[in-house]
Amino acid sequence: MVKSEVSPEIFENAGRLTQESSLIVRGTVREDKRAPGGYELNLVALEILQIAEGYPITPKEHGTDFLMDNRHLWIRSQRQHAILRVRHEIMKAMGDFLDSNGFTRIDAPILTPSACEGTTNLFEAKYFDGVAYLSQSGQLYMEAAAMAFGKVYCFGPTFRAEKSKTRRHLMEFWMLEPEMAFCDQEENMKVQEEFVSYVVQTVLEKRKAELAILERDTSLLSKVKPPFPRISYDEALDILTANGISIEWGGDFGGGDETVLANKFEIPFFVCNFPAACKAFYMKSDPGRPEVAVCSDMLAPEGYGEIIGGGQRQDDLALLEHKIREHGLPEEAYRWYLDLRKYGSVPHAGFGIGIERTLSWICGLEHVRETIAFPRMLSRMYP
Ligand code: NSS
Repeated sequence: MVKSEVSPEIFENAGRLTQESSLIVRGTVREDKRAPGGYELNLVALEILQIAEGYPITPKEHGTDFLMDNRHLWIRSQRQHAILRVRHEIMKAMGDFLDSNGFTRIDAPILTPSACEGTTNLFEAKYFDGVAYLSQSGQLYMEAAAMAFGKVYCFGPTFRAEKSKTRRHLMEFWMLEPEMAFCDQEENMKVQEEFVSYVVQTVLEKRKAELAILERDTSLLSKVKPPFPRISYDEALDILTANGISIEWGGDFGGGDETVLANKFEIPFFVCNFPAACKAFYMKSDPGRPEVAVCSDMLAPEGYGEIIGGGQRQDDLALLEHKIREHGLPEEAYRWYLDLRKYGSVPHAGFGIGIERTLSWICGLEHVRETIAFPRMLSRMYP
């Protein structure tokens, strides 16, 4: 502000302003290439609404815990703005892709009577005289919807009480879950690679400024185009063995294992055909090799790891009933789900993509805690 260009009153008031004080200004906006935002404002009035005192976040370095305690204020900073704007863009691109490819959005309930992804990480809530579980995934409901509408998806928060304190885990995360009738695993993977490529290319095109603020090297992102490499679970085990990690056939990968695999690739890739034993009850098993599930995880490169889990669903009533019993699940709660195999069962497949992990990779972040405005983590529920 130049003193000679404004009234003495405005000049004096402006001098009282501190960081995060609130004000209303009036004036004329004019373009000025030298200004940081490309515009300057010729002030004619300045009204102070509130003077902020002792704003805790200052230009000096703060520790992560301090910033997380002040998350409600931290989201005002330029870097957090950039991340949350890319988040918005990702969610919009995902919806646009599906909407223009014949999918109908049919959302799933959050309070549910039964588990989708195993019973060990369920959040339980009191439901009048009974209990409800917070949804781990909308998939089972989307299977019902796919039998009614063909191609559907749901998008919402999902919950997992995972005692994991890693850079990849949140207790509450957002998942988008497409489900397709008359679809096999091959087609399912094709949709996934088209979908992820569209999302990444859209962000590169529309959110250049934000990615620049985040100092994201976008050279690898621009290579994210189909087809994505595919390796089998067995091949993944070989890669891990060659890197000094031994996992017995049948075991799932941990975060560290995924990092090792994901460091070998420049674009996302599929790990296919996991052992049925380490996957959920609803997976179709390979008819020629029943110990293997017809499924895949998509892992993001640059060490990021799993962003998508998906596969073909068990469409045979007897085999599905057997799996429900084998997993020790209460059959009564899945009666409606079994109906889907009784009344016009068809091959179907789908997947779930975690928004926070995808955003973490696209923005090049170290931890998922910055990918959501108010993260819920193992040791944090505030603010
Ligand atoms: O458990 S998944 O691998 N798969 C499902 O839930 C299927 N029912 C989805 C489907 O086929 N409709 O989770 C899917 C994705 C996974 O790849 C991650 O990106 C994300 O959900 N995910 C998480 N993100 C953050 N924090 C946690 N704890 C988490 N768990 C899964």
